[in-house]
Parts: sequence; structure tokens; C-alpha cells
Amino acid sequence: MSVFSQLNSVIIERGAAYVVLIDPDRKNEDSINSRVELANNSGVDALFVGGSLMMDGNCTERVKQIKEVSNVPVIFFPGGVGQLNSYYDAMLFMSVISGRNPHYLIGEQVIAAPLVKVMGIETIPTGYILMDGGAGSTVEFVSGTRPIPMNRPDVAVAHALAGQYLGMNLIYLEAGSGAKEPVAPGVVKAVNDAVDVPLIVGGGIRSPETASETVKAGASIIVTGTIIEIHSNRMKELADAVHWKE
Ligand code: 1GP
Repeated sequence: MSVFSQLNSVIIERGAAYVVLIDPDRKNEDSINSRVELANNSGVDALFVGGSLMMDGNCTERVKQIKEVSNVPVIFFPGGVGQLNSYYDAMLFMSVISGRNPHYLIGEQVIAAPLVKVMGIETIPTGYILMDGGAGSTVEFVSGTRPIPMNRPDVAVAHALAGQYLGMNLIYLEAGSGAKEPVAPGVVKAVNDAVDVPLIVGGGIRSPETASETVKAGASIIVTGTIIEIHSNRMKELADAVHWKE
């Protein structure tokens, strides 16, 4: 069964899926193993692995380590083609559709595509929409794109629809890692009402209450990174909040 089908089964059976983002960067060197082990036992449905900026050259080694320890699918959440390797079970084949920087709309993807083919990684076509979470996210700087203001659900809807019509299987509403404010429930609802594909929502989600509110607004997949870097033991309560059908 493909990783995408597995995620869809979780969404159908448990209401929504819970994903923990692990940044394979130097700062997490000592905590990766324990965090992945905890994820194995906390009802986490998948790991996203990636980050906008790597501060050393050991990313591949860390992804290998994550794959060795993980019991759940390890999905590449690409910060750039340099983080591509064959240890991932699948990847979000993403385009930053909220931006107008051709390199992140199609440039990185063209560089990555032949390598993905050779490595045989499952690709999940994903339209990535950066919303303004109020913290000036790293992805904003690295991608050279402007986030969509949070008070413009109409603009978010237009981008998400364009993504769906271009064939994206998932739409990712991103407030940016460490966002002050997560994607507003009103934005999630407006986009979910407009598109037929599942929504991933991440950035600034720090509590089960926010996770639950975001799912109720229409998110099918919730991603948390920062809160788990600070309090790994909160994975279980976040997973329980996301899995509302149980
Ligand atoms: C994944 O960028 C997010 O979409 C992760 O954000 O680190 O704020 O949880 P946090």
C-alpha cells in the first residue's frame, strides 16, 4: 500500500492524521532517536523529515538513523534538493504555489525529478501555501516568497483551487515553523469548503486544543514540529486530539 493510501485510510478511519516534523539538523543531533522512539509509541501516523536550512552536512546520516528507528512512514518534507536521499518512504513533491519565485515553483522540482526517479521514492503532489503566521518564517527568507496575509482567506482559496486544478493531491497550509499564530480556523474552513483534496495544516500549533480546533475547521493532517522539540512527551495528547473518531 502506498504511503499516500495509508494516510488516506487514517483520515477516513480516525478523522484526521497526526504527523510530527523532525528537522534533521545539527541542533537535533542528540534527541532524534528518543523522539522517533516516542513517536512509535504515541499514535503518530507519520514523520515528516526536512527543514528550510541545514547547519551542517550530516542530514543524510540523520535521515538514515530516523528510518532505522521509525515504525511509521518517513516522508521527506523538502527544504531543498540537497536533503534528498533514498532513505525516505515517500516525499511531498511540493511547489510553493503561494509564491512567484520560479525556482521554488518548478526549478527545484526539475533538479530533483531525475534523482527521485532513480531512487524510486513515492511522490505525493502537494501545493504548498505559505500564510503569514506573524513570525517572519525561515521558509519566507529561503524561498524568497511573500506569505499570504491571514486575513485574506479568499486569496488562500484561489491558490488552493489553482493547486487542485493543477493536479495536486494535497494542499499544505503553512504558517511557518515557530509561527506566532497558526493558520486561522476561518482560513482552514474557507479552503476546505472550496477544495476536494485533503488539507495539511502546520506551523504554530502548540496545543491539543489548537490541533482539535484546526481539525474541526477542516484539516485532514496536522503537523507539529517546535512543540515536540521542546516537549516530546506531548505527542500522545496531540495525537489523541487529532484522532477525534476514537
Ligand atoms: C510544519 O512548519 C510546520 O508545517 C511546523 O511548525 O514548528 O511551528 O510546529 P511548528
